[in-house]
Amino acid sequence: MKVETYLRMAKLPYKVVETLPLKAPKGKLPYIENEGQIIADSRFIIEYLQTQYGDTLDKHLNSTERATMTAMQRLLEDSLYIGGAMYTRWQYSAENWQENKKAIFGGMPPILRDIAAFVYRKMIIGKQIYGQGTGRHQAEEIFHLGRLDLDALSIFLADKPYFMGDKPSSLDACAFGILVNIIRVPIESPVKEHALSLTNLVSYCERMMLTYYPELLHAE
Ligand SMILES: N[C@@H](CCC(=O)N[C@@H](CS)C(=O)NCC(=O)O)C(=O)O
Repeated sequence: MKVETYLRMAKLPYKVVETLPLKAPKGKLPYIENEGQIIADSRFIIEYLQTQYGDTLDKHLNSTERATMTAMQRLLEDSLYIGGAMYTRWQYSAENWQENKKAIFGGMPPILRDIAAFVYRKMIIGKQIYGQGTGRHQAEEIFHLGRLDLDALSIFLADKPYFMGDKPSSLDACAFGILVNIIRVPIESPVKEHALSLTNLVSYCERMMLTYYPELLHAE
């Protein structure tokens, strides 16, 4: 969602191709293919697109603003994404896991789907969530950290239209990509409840949807 949002914001044409992380060069999605080149990881993809097609979104930002963007991006991707999205989808509750399983493995034939989902879930919970460290905390501790991340984002956004001010920047692709995946998905948790109570984050997601994904709003 982050890369797709960036592409829409920068008005670069693209085609989404469904694939599996197993086939990705670094074992994770997203990756892109462009003019015979393959680039993996959203951060490298955006850097590549900025170099290749010009940096239309961030060029007005000074070095202090860029430093803030880097820190915010790490908060979103290395902290909130793990506790607020991955943990709640893969580990926290049976209901959330069923939703996640349907969304990710729903297209596979029944028996294969159950085996793939079981194996994959074990790997994500053990190797990634536990391995990264988040999985060693109690649920309430994980949610406490998630709420602190959300509070920081809400206070930083304040009443600005975009995270870096009046104009959209690449940080918005990242922030929207993760926030909308907490706020507007059928995955229930205290992190989502807290996010829904931060009205500037909720209306930010509405505005971003309206501007960059109007077709999804109409489909709802
Ligand atoms: N740092 C990477 C993270 C990407 C990531 O976490 N991808 C997840 C899906 S959203 C994935 O492919 N997971 C599969 C796996 O770890 O096996 C990026 O920003 O592109």
